[in-house]
Amino acid sequence: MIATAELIARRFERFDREGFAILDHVLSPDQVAELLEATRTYAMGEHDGRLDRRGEVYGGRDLLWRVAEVRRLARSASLMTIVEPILGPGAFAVRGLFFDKTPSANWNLPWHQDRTIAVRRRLDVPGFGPWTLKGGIAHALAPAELLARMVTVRLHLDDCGPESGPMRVLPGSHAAGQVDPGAIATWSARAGSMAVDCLVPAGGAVIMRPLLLHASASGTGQGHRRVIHLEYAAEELPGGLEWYTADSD
Ligand SMILES: O=C(O)CCC(=O)C(=O)O
Repeated sequence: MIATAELIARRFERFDREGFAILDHVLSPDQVAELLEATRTYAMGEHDGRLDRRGEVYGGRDLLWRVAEVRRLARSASLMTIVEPILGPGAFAVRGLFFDKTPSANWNLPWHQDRTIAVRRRLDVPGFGPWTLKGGIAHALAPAELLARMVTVRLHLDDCGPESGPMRVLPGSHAAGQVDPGAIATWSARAGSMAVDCLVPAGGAVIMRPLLLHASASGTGQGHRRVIHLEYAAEELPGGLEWYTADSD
């Protein structure tokens, strides 16, 4: 029989190697129901963080700052049990996005890495930029060394099957650091044999490094594919930059 400590060590060794892991039971059915309600209210609201394409709202980028239930979830024991063994004690959520893929708000994304962070105010610190304003909040591309010390938890509120337009990942690609567009083409040429579709039941999660190359195909089914995407760090930013935070709690 394998000791629990050894099982945990093996799981994290694999996460380090592959840059992602799928966990089936992170949220209880009651938590899923509560979050479906909270995100329904959020998605109906008029706010600058809305993500829309051709008039169809498909999510939002200010979920963590707007929704108290999501801030509580981000700090909950069930999520910190996942995040702290990876980032160390004192890890905290820095941004939360909501995605809702449906037949009418559908999308596909090419292979990419998540390199954007949100900060309280723009300061021209080496390694950060180009800068953009999204919903009035300063965002910058962050250096790969910082992104390599972050982790993302993507919580699924619906069953995500092959027809749901699941996220696809290239295992191990996070270890390449920042990948320039030419190298992304090389990686994606290998994608056929290597890519893994992240099929996740409602209440499950994908844990991933932001630098892991990922993509997503359009959904072909009829339902929703709702995801709460939480990004965590365990350090303050250099050069006087500050993570953007909600003003309340
Ligand atoms: O949910 C998806 O379809 C993918 C989202 C994504 O690629 C991202 O968050 O960068």
